[in-house]
Amino acid sequence: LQQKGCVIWITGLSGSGKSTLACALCHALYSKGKLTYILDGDNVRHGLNRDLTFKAEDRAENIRRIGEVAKLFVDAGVICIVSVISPYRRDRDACRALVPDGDFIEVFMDVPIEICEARDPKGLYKLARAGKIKGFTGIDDPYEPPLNCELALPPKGNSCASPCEMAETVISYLEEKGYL
Ligand code: GGZ
Repeated sequence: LQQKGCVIWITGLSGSGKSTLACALCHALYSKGKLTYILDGDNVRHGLNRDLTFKAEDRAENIRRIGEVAKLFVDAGVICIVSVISPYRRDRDACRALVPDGDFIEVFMDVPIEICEARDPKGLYKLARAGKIKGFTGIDDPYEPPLNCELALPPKGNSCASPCEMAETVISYLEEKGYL
């Protein structure tokens, strides 16, 4: 197997484009013949993590389990793309510590909440503003942006980069670091 595994950990607010980037990246890597797997918060919460809520300790457990699963993929030589809000820096750093140095690539979807809220693809911000969802990230629950992420997207100076362009930025990073 000519492939080295790694974790591409995409963090950011709801509506910031994490799942869309994960999908674009998966397609781009597939066309290069690379084996990938996407762990998406919203999906994993329907199965493996269906016992967990959105209170802080459950979010921490959600992230811990996803980090452990991502580590298994790295062991198997798979490029594991994780798209979860993962609002707490401590929880993300704990996942980083699970894999060998360099194998955890943290990608911050640096999109202002005003834009995420204007997109509101599932109407969740509206519900949160109306008080119908309590503890919604960015509204009445915290989001701690990364201090030392490997990549922040969209790139500075190109705030309207498309998902494909952003996927290419990640691909370039992977090439530079010898993962592709
Ligand atoms: C944040 C919530 C909440 C609350 C439901 N806070 O954008 P989405 O809808 O499709 O994805 C979000 C998903 C977040 O799950 P994660 O596992 O990524 O979160 S965390 O990393 O914080 O554990 C959102 C939806 O679930 N959602 N309630 N209160 N997002």
